[in-house]
Amino acid sequence: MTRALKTLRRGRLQIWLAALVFLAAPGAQTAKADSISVDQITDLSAKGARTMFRFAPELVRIDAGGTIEIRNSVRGHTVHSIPELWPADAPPVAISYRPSAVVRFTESGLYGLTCKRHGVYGMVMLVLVGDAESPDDLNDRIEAAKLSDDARQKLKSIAAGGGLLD
Ligand SMILES: [Cu+2]
Repeated sequence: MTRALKTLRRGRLQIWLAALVFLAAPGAQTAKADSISVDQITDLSAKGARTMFRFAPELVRIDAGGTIEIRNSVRGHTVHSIPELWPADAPPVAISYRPSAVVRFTESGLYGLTCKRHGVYGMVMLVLVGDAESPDDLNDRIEAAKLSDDARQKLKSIAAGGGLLD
């Protein structure tokens, strides 16, 4: 291999690494946008079910009227609204067996989503839409949600991580 080719390859690798670091930066996961993609992950290298099944990212901020494309609602994953963490007037979400589904959030507020199958292991996520503040009674609402202890703990940790819960 010529030196020029080696240099070129090394340059490409560095660009790749820079891109990976950018994607992994915590700030990038909660950046506000008018459309964002969320993956449903089955991580077979995880040490237990609590980390094997998850949404990525688990906290999303979007503008009112913005959309989320949820990918990989297949192989047992679903996307369902959590009634206790859902604005009263907003239509509920129920997605199954779809490689890709786009959900539009028109009303400002805090939304909770779970996977029907893996929610029990803590596969949950939050969406903060528009200029909504975190509800004052968020902790009570999470406590009232008909979810497993793991799921409630996960919601609290996601909310706390995003500055939505003290
Ligand atoms: Cu799932």
